[in-house]
Amino acid sequence: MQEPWWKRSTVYQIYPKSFNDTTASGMGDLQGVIEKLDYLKELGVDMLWLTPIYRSPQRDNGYDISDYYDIEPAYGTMEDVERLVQGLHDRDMKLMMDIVINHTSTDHKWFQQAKTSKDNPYRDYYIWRDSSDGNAPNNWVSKFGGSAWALEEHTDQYYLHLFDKTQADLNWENDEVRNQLYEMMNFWADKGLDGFRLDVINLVSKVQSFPYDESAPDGQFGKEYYTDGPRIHEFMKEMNQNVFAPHNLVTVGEMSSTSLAACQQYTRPGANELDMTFNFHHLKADYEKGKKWTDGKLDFIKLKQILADWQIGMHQAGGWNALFWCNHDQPRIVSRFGDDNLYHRESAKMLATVMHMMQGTPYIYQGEEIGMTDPKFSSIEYYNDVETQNAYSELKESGMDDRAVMQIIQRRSRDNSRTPMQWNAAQHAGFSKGEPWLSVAANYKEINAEKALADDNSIFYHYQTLIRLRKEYAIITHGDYEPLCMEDERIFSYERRWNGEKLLVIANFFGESTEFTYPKKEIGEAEILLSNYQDSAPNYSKVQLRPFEAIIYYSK
Ligand code: TEU
Repeated sequence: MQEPWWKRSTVYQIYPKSFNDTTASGMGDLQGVIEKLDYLKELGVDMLWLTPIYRSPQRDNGYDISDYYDIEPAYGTMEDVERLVQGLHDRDMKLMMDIVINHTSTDHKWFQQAKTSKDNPYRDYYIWRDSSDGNAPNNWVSKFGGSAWALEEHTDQYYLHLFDKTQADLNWENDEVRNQLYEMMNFWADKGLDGFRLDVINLVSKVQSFPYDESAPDGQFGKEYYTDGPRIHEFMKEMNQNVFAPHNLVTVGEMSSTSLAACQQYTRPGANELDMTFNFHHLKADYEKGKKWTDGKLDFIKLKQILADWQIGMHQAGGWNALFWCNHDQPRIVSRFGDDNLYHRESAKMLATVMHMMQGTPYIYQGEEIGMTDPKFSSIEYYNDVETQNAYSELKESGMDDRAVMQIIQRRSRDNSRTPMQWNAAQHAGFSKGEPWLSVAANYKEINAEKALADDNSIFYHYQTLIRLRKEYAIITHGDYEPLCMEDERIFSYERRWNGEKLLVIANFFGESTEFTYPKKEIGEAEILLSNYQDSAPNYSKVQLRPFEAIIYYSK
């Protein structure tokens, strides 16, 4: 069988609202993306993933869609989308659109109809339940805090919302809902796009008895009754048959709190469900007791173990991982696991190296390629995100003082990755001629794309090389994964083998020097494919690693 093109590709995620504003509205737009296609081509990425650009009240920045068939006016028009597709295809690049079908905005006409009466034809598009003794139907909680149920007073019933109360969950048990969604996705596929990123797609099938959750150690009551739910694989196969296969689309499912077994099942050969999956387990290695809104410390050994389990498990099943450190919901990786100060450049490159030499399809989030950092805003007023605002209120209500609360917000807020893209040292980092919807990080004069392009040794060119290596060395796509030095408190190392070839990655994950000893009896001579220091040692038997030093060795 011919290898699918996306196995050697790298995807670049664009959060249009913060990418490039051509109208001085303070919000980025589609024309802004079109203007930067040559920049992205230079980086070498194969496909763009655009977060939602559909009509939306923007309560959750477009993940609350009010019309699937229309473009949010601030972003542009349908013609702009068509021009974007054309501009990409002209450059031999591709487009993946984000699609949010677990829920719609409560402004969507389906919900507007549904809420009017119990016998409205759209009522059954959503999930309605009676109260239980005057309270919500059960104790399930929203991922954004509080109950997952909201009372619709007029009809005196509750509707389910796993996210914000303006994001009502669709009822996937209703065939008509699924058919409407497939029809809509086909409308988009017909525009010539190449793939879909499916938002929280593993949450669409719920246990229909909606039971009370007796125990959830992480406080996420209800989770086990809707995560990778009873009919999920059936739904994925159906969607594949109705939408993906006929258009030959590439798909990545965003999987909330999933399991390795479930992801093997979604992506293994012959499953005919999804091509690859995002999971977030490695990005919880710095949570305290599994909780996000804490000031937890990175458990480095655990991080290595999780990544190894997924590398090995997906390889064995013939499944496929989406590889990533960053997205629009996560803090900036260089601030999180690297050093955004003294070793900014070295640590950003180290993190990129460790991720990009794994098996899977890497995703780069806008600004990651220049090492953008968390903005560390001093006060809650600078933060816009609905989840952040809710968390702030909850933490304050718990009695924590403002300083401690802000420390957590600064580390965890989703706005960390949503500050405007830093293009140059001009006003608002060249993002907009108007007042940006979210403030630019203060360091834009030092960290910006213009500077990166002018510097041969920049983080940008390191990413460019990693993308190119994936195309040149089949072992990166096909090799197996053997973790090394798993007990080591500082070193992240692994080996890939394929077809008589060997790739060895050695990385010092921290800011103090350390010594690496190759644990096997083999001759330690190999070609260095890439390093983040000029003069790394060619013999890997024993290596003195400088702060955040990362080296890729290749031999055959
Ligand atoms: O996110 C799903 C999700 O569960 C998280 O990553 C979420 O942001 C995190 O758990 C909060 O702590 C997706 C989108 O990526 C996100 O932007 C949306 O807000 C969410 O779905 C709802 O559509």
